[in-house]
Amino acid sequence: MNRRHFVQICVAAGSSIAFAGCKGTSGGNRRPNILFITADDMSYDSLGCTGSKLPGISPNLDRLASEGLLIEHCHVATPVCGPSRVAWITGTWPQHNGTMGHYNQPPRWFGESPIKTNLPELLRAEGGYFTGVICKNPTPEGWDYQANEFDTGLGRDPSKYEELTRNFIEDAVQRDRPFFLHPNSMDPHEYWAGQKYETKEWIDAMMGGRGYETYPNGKPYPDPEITYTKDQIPVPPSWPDNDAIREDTYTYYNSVRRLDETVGAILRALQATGQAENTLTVFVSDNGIGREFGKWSHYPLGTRTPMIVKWPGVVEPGRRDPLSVVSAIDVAPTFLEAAGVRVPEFMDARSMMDIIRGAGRGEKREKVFTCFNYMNNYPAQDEKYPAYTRNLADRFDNYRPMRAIHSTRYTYIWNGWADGKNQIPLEMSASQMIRKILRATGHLDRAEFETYRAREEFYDTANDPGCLVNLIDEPALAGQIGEFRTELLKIMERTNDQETPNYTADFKASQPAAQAR
Ligand SMILES: [Ca+2]
Repeated sequence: MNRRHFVQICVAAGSSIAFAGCKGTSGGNRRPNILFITADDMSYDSLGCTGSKLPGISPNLDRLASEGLLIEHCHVATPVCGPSRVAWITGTWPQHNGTMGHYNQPPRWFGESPIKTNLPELLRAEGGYFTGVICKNPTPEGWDYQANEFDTGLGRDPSKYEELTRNFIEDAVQRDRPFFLHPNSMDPHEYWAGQKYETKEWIDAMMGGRGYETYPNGKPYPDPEITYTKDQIPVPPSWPDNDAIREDTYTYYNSVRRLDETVGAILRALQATGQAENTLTVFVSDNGIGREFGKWSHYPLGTRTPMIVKWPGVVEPGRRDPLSVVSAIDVAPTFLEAAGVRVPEFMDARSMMDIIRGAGRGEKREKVFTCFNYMNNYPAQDEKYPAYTRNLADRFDNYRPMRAIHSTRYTYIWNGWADGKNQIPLEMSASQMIRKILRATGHLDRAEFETYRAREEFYDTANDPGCLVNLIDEPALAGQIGEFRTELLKIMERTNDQETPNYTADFKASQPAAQAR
């Protein structure tokens, strides 16, 4: 996109904005610019700074972490793209904002969303920020500038991110306004770099019939600077380490590497504009790797993400926080507080400013909530189920209510749909690739568990990061489990969660007989 075209888009989009009293980025009492960068389908431990030993996997994100703060225990609201992103752009849980999956959202039975504004809208209208989004846009409202996947080589071309970021920031500086820019890489979402399914036919389909310029590799985006072999890669502890698993997943790491290059390109553009010293930069992923026990599930492989925060002069460089437990949705009130904009009461999220400043202020956070509702609420099914019923999961296999509570040590999961007969549907998997490999390599119990799960699960994730041993019936942990159950019930009641009656019934049944009477 050339410069003139870019400016025209910005002027057109910004012309109707009522805007006054902005101090801009020059002069005293400056408000920070905000750069909120995200990955797509990346699990927590894929980076060097979060424990990966894969050579050269993430030099740019490792540097960002060394210049800022890494919060080790952050979980996304829900382990699937769309609702995870709507949750952080509104600072609300899915059962509150109504976006609980893909296709028809909110579902017909939910009615209209009660959430009428969002983070960019608030920053723009009340903070005077110049707002922009690049790819994977979670909301149509609130932006002065939007670029999409076709402007960015299907979200996979670092040089496009660099150019768009630089142009956007220069535009904000010319307008003398602080900026909020939300660049979203589509790496490492499938298909991965070098994966056998990454064909010209797939790329043409993704481009929607548009013509496109190609790199020497024949694709609208470059190959990563480093690629890996199946023998080099780490295998997450949720899966057995065998040749079939390695063959299926090694190209994921090529795409993680290119994500890192995209982050490096965005940060290079920020540096080139001279705005780096007054910019709060945050990086998270929207959910874990797109394979069973990752995306679509509440194990650390599915919901845990790195939360990296750099803010020169405010965040002490190179700090790690292994104790605080936060949600990715907490970015919304944090950004508003940094911008001096009042945090609206509807937000479920909590500002992380006390954690970021690291002064030991504020109350300790020990647990965080995650949930799953729908995969695809297709129009036909939305029509067919106009009212919520407590047995909705039995009637529609893309409705799979799950709720979880995580601490630094444990994960508790409630699978409201799991009754020994209902299954995880095809859509909540990568063509059931891992399930097939488990069956083909003799891990039949694990394949069965992946298919049916259990009504309740409890894991010592500090000692069993793959969540292989369900401790829900462990007598020595009964007290701990009781605390997690109570915490979950409280959050569900507070947020008018539609699954509260179902969970309450299970909760009562779990109480010792003397108390239940
Ligand atoms: Ca995603």
